[in-house]
Amino acid sequence: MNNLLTHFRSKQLQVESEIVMNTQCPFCSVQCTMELIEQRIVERSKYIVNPRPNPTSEGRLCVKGMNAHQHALHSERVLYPMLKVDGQFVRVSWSKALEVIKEKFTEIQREDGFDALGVYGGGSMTNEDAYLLGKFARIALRTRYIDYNGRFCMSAAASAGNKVFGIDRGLTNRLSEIPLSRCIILAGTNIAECQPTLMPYFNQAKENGSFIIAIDPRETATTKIADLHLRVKPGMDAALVNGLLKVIFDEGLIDPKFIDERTKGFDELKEHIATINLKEIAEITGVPVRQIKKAAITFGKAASGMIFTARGVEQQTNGYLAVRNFLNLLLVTGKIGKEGSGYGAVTGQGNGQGGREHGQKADQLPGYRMIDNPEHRAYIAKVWGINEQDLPGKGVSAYEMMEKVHQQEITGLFVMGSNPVVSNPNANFVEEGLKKLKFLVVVDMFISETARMADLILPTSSYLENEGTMTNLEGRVTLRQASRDCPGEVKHDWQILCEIALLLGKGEYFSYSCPEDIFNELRLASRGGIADYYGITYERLKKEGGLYWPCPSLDHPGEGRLFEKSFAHPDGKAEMIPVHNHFPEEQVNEDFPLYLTTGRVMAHYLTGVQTRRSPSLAARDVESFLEIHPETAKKYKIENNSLVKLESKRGSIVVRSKLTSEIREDTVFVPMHWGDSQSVNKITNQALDPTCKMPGFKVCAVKANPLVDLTVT
Ligand SMILES: Nc1nc2c(c(=O)[nH]1)N[C@H]1C(S)=C(S)[C@@H](COP(=O)(O)OP(=O)(O)OC[C@H]3O[C@@H](n4cnc5c(=O)[nH]c(N)nc54)[C@H](O)[C@@H]3O)O[C@H]1N2
Ligand SMILES: Nc1nc2c(c(=O)[nH]1)N[C@H]1C(S)=C(S)[C@@H](COP(=O)(O)OP(=O)(O)OC[C@H]3O[C@@H](n4cnc5c(=O)[nH]c(N)nc54)[C@H](O)[C@@H]3O)O[C@H]1N2
Ligand code: SF4
Ligand SMILES: [Mo]
Repeated sequence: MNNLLTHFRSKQLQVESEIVMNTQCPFCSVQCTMELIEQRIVERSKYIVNPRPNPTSEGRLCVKGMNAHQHALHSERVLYPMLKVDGQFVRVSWSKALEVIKEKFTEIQREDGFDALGVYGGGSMTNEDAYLLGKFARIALRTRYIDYNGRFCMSAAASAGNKVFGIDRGLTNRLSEIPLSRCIILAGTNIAECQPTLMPYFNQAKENGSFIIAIDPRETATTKIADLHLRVKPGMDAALVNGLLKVIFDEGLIDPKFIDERTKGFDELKEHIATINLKEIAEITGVPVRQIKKAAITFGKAASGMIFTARGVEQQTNGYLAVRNFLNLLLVTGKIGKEGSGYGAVTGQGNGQGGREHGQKADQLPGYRMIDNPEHRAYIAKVWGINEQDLPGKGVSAYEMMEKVHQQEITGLFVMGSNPVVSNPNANFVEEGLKKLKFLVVVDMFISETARMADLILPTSSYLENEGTMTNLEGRVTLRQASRDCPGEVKHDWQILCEIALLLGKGEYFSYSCPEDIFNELRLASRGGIADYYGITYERLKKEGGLYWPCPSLDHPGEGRLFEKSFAHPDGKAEMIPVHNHFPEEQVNEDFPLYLTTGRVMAHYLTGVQTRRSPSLAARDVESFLEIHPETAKKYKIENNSLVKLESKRGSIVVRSKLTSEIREDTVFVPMHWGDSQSVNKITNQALDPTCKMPGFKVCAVKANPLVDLTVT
């Protein structure tokens, strides 16, 4: 015992220095906070991660947060600008890199016009960086073509929220109200794997007697907590909600007073629901009538209720309308704007909320202002100190930008914070397009699959180095302070944008000395807009912790629960519309007999560029996989744990089979976290939702065959 103690002491004594970094997880929208301790022990660093309490995740961390530092400290971090010379990347100085950018950008602008340069952003960036990227595209590059990866993420829920409520803020209520809700619908959301630290809110609700309904074609760690699991056919949510509405109307479970005082569009909706046939709904959605009835009656009768949707419902070619139908359900039952009643679009990326508010989107200016609205244009032009006529017009969505790249309408692309060759649908097409570019610049921490194709890679800072604000899924703005200096010659995204702007002769519009300067301009730019950050300052964030938007003045506390008295439209009313049954754009047939749906696993994040470089996370899932029902596997002679060729009209991938009866027999599932031959987007369908331009990532038609056919003939 004594010996052991001495040994332990001497080990402890070896700690030469200790640095404590207070930071925030770079991954999902919960933005859990943590303390990262670096201990120096004889020329070696040891890292310890401790959760730090905050009102959102209450001091919880998931496995990704515990290991996030592993990628930030990884030896593969890009530390210097890298220029491609004769097919090989060579290290160059910043001045050389900037000189090349100036030369190429000016050449493209001269030969092909200002709109020939495209900008492609991301929702992992801070509010300051995202805001500046929008301003950079419009002022420094004078292009209309900017969009970002959030198009693939939040665009359906955002467009529905804006149209129905007049505002799009992920959660309309505080998370702390979840345990108080009597009935909760979790539609196409896998919170247990994607926002794991929120699960205790739902577990608590269950303990309090709440009835939980999950809607998902697969059984997941989330559906397992549900009292009722509706195993919907992929892409059939809108129709399923029509079934739920039918029962609600038939059983008289609507809230006439709420409908009358707070909503419009009821008569049209009622007329439409009268035409719905429940048996037909059961047939097309694959959900038995008895389950539809049980779900609708329980939700309709509950004293309070919440609906959460995520990408399962939204990443569809009718994602906008599918969300609208869920909101119809919430509105006819009067379950919003009260304690324990409301809606949540479960936001995805770390700054998926803030990243969609301040001008990275093709049609948008800061504060959720619209680029084709003359008043909004005039306001932002004034804040930016430019003539309104010099502000470009509306561009196109992310995938449509890739089509323009293909058509060589866009000949130069600037990518910051995304890995589009892995995350776009129909990725082979995207990759082919990028090869045609005259100049591709990628700003990243790593040589991602997209960066690999670049002419120039600019090294950027990680969450440990860059300071800035992030807006979490609740609409709570938080400040993440920098914990360490940039390694090598790495610069922050905002610094890179300012330096390029200066070189292009637009320096006067980009003279900031720190992120706080940018935030103070963002506050002004968002002032009076829907997403009003004016009352939020770094000082308040440091003192008060997070603050909800809208926060229009310095003494405003920020709004936790929205819509208590009125909605954000000028008439104060929420809008309902009839939503027709929708079928996925691509249907199964003899050649491609299975539905493919795609999504996530706990240990990896998006295209995996970061998490595949974290040894502890990579070890949990070393490769992609195909979830397939044993009966289906038998039919196609696929054995468990064997390599499978999965093919659609657009291409093929190879993944290892995982037989499980937790998935529908007509559906297979592949996660999205791997590139190259395992990149599921090589086979997904590029069809877009006509309103929000969200791709239908969650359904396409495929065939599955063993890679090696072992049958003896
Ligand atoms: N571990 C981890 N966490 C993450 C991320 C990550 O990559 N990894 N990414 C973050 C980001 S950016 C996002 S957007 C979120 C995504 O969070 P989620 O949307 O919750 O995640 P997904 O796995 O894409 O899809 C959710 C569920 O939808 C189901 N689904 C598929 N098709 C349908 C359908 O037609 N209807 C219904 N009702 N359900 C369907 C899938 O089976 C899946 O269980 O997660 C965030 N958190
Ligand atoms: N099949 C299928 N496809 C999907 C989805 C799906 O469910 N199914 N989901 C879609 C969704 S919801 C999303 S959000 C997209 C995400 O798609 P992507 O944006 O391609 O995903 P990431 O892997 O986050 O790529 C971010 C890249 O930026 C880098 N990066 C991280 N932080 C920063 C930063 O602060 N600055 C800079 N400059 N770079 C940074 C990372 O190293 C990484 O290379 O994928 C979409 N694609
Ligand atoms: S990935 Fe999300 S839930 Fe996990 S620690 Fe990070 S922010 Fe929290
Ligand atoms: Mo996302």
